[in-house]
Amino acid sequence: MTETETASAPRATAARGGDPLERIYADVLRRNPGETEFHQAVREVLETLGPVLARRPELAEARILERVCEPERQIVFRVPWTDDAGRVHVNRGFRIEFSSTLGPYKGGLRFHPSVNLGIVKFLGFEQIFKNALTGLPIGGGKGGSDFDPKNRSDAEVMRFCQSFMTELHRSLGEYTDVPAGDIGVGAREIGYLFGQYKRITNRHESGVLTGKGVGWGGARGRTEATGYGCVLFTEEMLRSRGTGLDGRSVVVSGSGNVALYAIEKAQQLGATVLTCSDSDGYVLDRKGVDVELLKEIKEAGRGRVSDYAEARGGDCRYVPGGRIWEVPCEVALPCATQNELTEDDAVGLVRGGVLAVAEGANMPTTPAAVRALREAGVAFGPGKAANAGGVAVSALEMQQNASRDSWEFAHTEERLTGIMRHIHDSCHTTAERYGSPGDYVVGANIAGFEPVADAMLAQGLV
Ligand code: NDP
Ligand code: 2IT
Repeated sequence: MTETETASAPRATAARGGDPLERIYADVLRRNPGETEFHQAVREVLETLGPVLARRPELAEARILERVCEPERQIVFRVPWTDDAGRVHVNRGFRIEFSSTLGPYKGGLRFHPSVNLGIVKFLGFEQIFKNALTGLPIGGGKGGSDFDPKNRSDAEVMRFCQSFMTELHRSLGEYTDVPAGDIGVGAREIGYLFGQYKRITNRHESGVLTGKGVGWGGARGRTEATGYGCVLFTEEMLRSRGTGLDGRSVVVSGSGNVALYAIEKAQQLGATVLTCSDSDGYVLDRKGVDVELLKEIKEAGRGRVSDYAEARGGDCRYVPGGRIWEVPCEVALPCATQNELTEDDAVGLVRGGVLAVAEGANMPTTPAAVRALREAGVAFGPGKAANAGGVAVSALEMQQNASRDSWEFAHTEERLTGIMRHIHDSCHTTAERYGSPGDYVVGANIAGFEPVADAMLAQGLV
């Protein structure tokens, strides 16, 4: 990503006295040096909130934005562990407890070598507004580590998770802070983390983590929720333009939890998904990705998309190191990681006739790419709305645990469908209310911000 595409460059120092939003942004830059992804996420939200502050001066008086940009608590800790050969490793753990305004801190854990404070803070900041959009009582948080689970044995991953939880457990609790998965944290990691929490605390506190195995408190449908929700949101965007996914060509990036179930749901709705990818390359499968085969290779075997292409055979093609967005399509769903879809990619997608782009991943589209898509009139679903299905079903899992019940898949799926429609509609009507019809970025940011701001006003200066 080039410097001009990040949020940290423009007008960073311009703004002491003048525009209050620029002043707030300048303070965020000054107080959080080097945290480029956090700067980017803050800027994207601030850029859309001018009309809210203009209508509601009490928010500026109470310094709601300054407060919302400052995490309530930041926890950074050492995670020592030994590999199978007995060698000692030292990783860094993070948990950013960003906002407990609407409920316990809620958000995933990411294990990836790229994880640093700025990345966890960007994810935690996004999570505040995403969680508010669901309409469910959850605050915002995020955590993780620069640990790389790739090519580690189950025993190594278990020792790492046990060490991580040995430190983090004191900050968690079903009424305090409730992590879940994200990149590199799936069912296996949640199992080890839960086991260690249970052992240390001597409490079977189901609601302290979500994404658990269905046999021990997990919600049926949580695995599918983010990908399914992203596609349901896309379908709603297309419907509001008088069309739908049926018969459409779709490009999905990634091949992890979100991507797999975005592919599955898009195909259930009659689309053909042409691609999937990982950090080594992408697969072009013009007949449509065989999602059962892909799941077998990825979920069961921890394989690569190149293994999929080989197993699939025929004219399925693996493109090592290629740019997935060069594949023309009507719908694009970036489901891998932040800043994976650049301005050049967006211009190419527009040229190829793309109708809709929805972010399954968090902040996968660079600011310049978002601009290019919005200016071209493409329906653009920002992550905090489009990928909120995962955390929404996490909140349902917390409900299920609190009621000591076990719900059917159909129950969760029906609720997820209703929640994604509600998120779509509230983004849509909020954008209209603030004079930007059809702009889901404006709609999501304002509809996510207002309930948090109102509750902060009500709760006093905390
Ligand atoms: P997984 O670990 O299951 O899968 C991640 C996928 O993205 C893999 O295919 C991985 O490829 C690829 N990827 C990760 N990092 C990079 C990178 N730096 N460059 C290229 N490819 C990369 O994670 P999830 O599917 O859970 O998460 C994907 C995205 O969705 C993230 O942005 C996450 O924050 C977001 N998200 C996840 C939710 C959830 O419920 N899981 C909810 C909402 C958003 P490789 O194997 O090569 O690393
Ligand atoms: O980014 C996200 O919303 C997640 N990784 C899911 C968070 C959760 O608590 O389910």
